[in-house]
Amino acid sequence: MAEEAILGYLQHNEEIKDSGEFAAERNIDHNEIVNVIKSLHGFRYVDAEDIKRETWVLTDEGKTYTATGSPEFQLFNAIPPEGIPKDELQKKLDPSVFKIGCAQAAKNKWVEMGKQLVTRKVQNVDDKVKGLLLQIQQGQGIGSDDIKALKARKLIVPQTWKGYSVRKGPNYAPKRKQVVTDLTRENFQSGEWKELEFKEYNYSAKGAPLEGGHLHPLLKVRAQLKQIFLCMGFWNFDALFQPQQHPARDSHDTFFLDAPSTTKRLPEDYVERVKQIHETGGYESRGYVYDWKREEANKNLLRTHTTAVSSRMLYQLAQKPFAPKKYFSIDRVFRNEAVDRTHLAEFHQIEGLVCDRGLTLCDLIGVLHDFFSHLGMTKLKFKPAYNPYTEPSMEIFSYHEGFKKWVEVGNSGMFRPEMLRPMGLPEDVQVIAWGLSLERPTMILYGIDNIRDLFGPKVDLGLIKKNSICRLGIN
Ligand code: FB9
Repeated sequence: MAEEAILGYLQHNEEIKDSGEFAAERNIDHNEIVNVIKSLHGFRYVDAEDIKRETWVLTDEGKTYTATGSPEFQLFNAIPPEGIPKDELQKKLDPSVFKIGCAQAAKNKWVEMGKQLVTRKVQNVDDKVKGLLLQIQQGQGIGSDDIKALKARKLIVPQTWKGYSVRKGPNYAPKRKQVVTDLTRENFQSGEWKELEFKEYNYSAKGAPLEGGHLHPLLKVRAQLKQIFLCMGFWNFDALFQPQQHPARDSHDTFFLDAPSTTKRLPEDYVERVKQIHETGGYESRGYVYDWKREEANKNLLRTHTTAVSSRMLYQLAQKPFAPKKYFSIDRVFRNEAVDRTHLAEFHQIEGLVCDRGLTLCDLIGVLHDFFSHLGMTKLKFKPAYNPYTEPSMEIFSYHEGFKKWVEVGNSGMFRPEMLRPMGLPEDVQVIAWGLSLERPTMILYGIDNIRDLFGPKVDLGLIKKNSICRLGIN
C-alpha cells in the first residue's frame, strides 16, 4: 500500500516534499513509508533526500496528562466552591498530583493555599497544559515560551525527526518490477532474464559471520588429557610378553597386513632373548614352554595396544645407562572385533607408564588416584584382572555420581620381568602402566550414546560438551 501510494503519487507529481506529511495525509505509519522509500531508493526507482527536523515529543508523564488533565487542573476540580481542608484534599488526589498541583495552581493564582483551608480564587480555569501537550502530540507547533515551560516540567523532550523528500529516480516505474538475485538455467533459457530486474550486488554486505573451523571433540579431549599428563610430568611418545597363541592374536581380534608382509629389521640379539623367555623362561619365570616361531613374530599387523609402542620406548631406554622416566601416549589402536553402538574396529588408547627402581603396586594405585583425580574421579576401586604382559593387573573402576554406579574406566598393571629383562632393564627396575580409551570419556562428556555420532562422517562439529569431568577445565 505504501509503495503504490509513493510510486502512484510520483506518476503525476514532481515531488513528495515531506514524507511525514505524506504519511499523515494517508493515515499510513511514517516508519512504513520510510522503509519503502529506502527500498525504492536502493533500486533507483526514486531519489530520496534526508529531511531533519528538531521536534518535541511527550514524556510518559506528559502523555499521562493528555488523558487525566494536568495536576493543577485535577487539583482545582477537586476543590468545592466553599473550599476544602488541605488534608481532605490530599486524600482525594494521587500524592504526586497533589504536590505538583498545589504548586502549579498557586503559581497560576487559581487557588488560595491557607494553613488549613484551600479555596478557589477563580470560578473556572482552562487546562492549557493539556491543550499544549495534545498539540505537540498531533505534530503541531507551539510558542517558544510554552515549549520552555513544558520542558522545564519534563513533560516534553527534544527529538530529531527524520524524513525524506522524494522524486522520480532513473529506474522509476509506476509499478516495481520483480527483482531476482540469481540468473537461473530456466530464466536464461527462456529469455525471461531480459525482463527481470537483478538486485545490485552489495559489495559492502558483511555476509554470514565467518565460522571458524571446529576441532573434533576427540581432539579437544585428547588435548586436555595430554595436558593432564604433562602437568604430572609425563613425557609424550607418538616387544610384549604376549604368547603367540594368545587369543588376542587370532585373526578375529587382530588385523594382519598382507603387505608389507614382514616387519622391518629387528635387533637379533633381543629377538633371541624374547624367543628364549617364551620357550624356556628365565629370570625365575618358567616361560610359556612352547616353540616360539619367528615367522609368527614377523607378521605385520595393526597394533591392538599402544603397549607395543611403550615396549619399543622401554627397549630404547634400556640401551642407555638407566634413568627413571614417565611416558604417555594417546594413539589409535585397531581391534578386529564386533562393532556396536559404543565400539568400532578402532579407538584411541591412552596409556601412561612410570619406569623406576623399586616401584610397587602401591605406586601404581597412587599414580592412578592422582591421574583420575584430574578427571574429577576421586572414588576409585580396583579389581584383579589378567593381561599377558602385566602381573599383577587391575581393572579400574570409578563411582560415577551422575549414573549412580561404578563405571569401568581403565586397566593397569606392572609389566612382567619376562618383558622387561630381555630388554636389558636392570633387575630392580619396575614399570607400572595403565590404559583407557579416549572415546569413552568423550562420549560421556558430550552425552553421545552412539559412537558413530562421534567418529565418522556424521560428526556434528558444533557439539557442545554436556558434562565436565575434571578440575583442569575439561568442561
Ligand atoms: O576407557 C575406558 N573407560 C572409561 C574411561 C574414562 C571414562 O571417563 C568418564 C568421564 C567419566 C569413562 C570410561 N575403558 C577402557 C573401560 C571400558 O570402557 C571398556 O569397556 C573399554 N575399554 C577399551 C578396550 O576394550 C576394547 C577401554 C579401552 C581400553 C582398555 C584397556 C586399556 C586401554 C583401553 C589398557 C591398558 C593397559 C593395561 C596395562 C598396562 C598398560 C595399558
